[in-house]
Amino acid sequence: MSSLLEKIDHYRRLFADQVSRVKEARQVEELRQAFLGRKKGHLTLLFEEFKTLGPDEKKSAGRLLNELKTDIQNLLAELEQKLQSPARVKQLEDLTLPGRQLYWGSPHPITLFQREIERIFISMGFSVEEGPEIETDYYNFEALNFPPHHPARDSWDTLYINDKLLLRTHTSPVQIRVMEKKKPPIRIIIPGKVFRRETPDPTHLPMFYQVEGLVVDRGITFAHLKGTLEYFIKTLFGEKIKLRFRPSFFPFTEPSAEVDIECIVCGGQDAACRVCGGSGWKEILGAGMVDPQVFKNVNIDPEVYSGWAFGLGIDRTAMFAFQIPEIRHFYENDLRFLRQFNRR
Ligand code: FA5
Repeated sequence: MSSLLEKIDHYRRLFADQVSRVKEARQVEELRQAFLGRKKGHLTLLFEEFKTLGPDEKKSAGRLLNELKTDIQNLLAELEQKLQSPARVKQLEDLTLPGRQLYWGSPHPITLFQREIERIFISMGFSVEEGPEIETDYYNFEALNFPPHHPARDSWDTLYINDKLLLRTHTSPVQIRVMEKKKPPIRIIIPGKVFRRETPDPTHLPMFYQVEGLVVDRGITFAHLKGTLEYFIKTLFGEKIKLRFRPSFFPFTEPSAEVDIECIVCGGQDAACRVCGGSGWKEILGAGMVDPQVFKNVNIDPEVYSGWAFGLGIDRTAMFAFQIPEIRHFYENDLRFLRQFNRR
């Protein structure tokens, strides 16, 4: 008998404790089931036990048990009402209120721009390849004709993982990986992330995207390189875009060039322009004819085959295509900026 009284007392305290934690209507129902549920509710089981008692014992325990049941029922009903807040009830009633706006996610602007680039090259018969972001020194430098300690390595401020592994500084190592496996004719582009120890500014990032292009076949000339890149840039920016080829140096191409497009931020009118420095031009890619030594490194005969390659900064070019004067906006995750590219 004393054990049933103890149990009543225990469940009264348990209920008081649990009811104090309730925050939403769903929990009221859970509590009702736990205490008053038809088969396994705590109180239902106490009433079962109550039936086994003698008449005298039933008198005192019955009153306490019924009181507990009524208290629980009243408290739960009260709580249920309170949780239906006036604001919520009003909102349910007022059908003229505007609905809540839902935002759909969409691909990042750089992804959209990369797809656009891929679409143009695929339409010219190129296929898309990929390569690892963690590279060996051999693929990132040596096979591309940068001997160890060569000063040309200084232009790529490299993040090393250990003596042999590094974060690739450009997409050019994938040229080597592809040429080791496939023999000419080759006509590919290679988009992907690259990493450099750079201080961010309006046109530089320490992690950015490049797309590499590589064509290898018999009789390929610089004229093919020039024609393809001009067609590509005009398809992206429109016929009127001004571009120029400038002589340059890369250890893995000879001759080499860089391509600049007119600064669409200041058009060359602002001597203090933070994008072009007042020159009116901004570099978007490096390119050139594949160096014969690179062909030898992958067992392609440079007497038979020739080829060209380029490496374009996707983020840098996207800045110009979307007319954004600041490359860092792409990675600040400001939804007001990103939603402008939402195409749904
Ligand atoms: C290269 O990376 C060479 N691999 C390109 C190449 C490929 C030359 C094939 C010849 C043949 P460069 O370091 O100049 O070159 O980078 C190429 C492009 O990447 C630049 O024109 C620019 O558009 C972009 N870029 C370079 N550094 C950054 C940076 N820190 N942030 C954003 N974009 C960058």
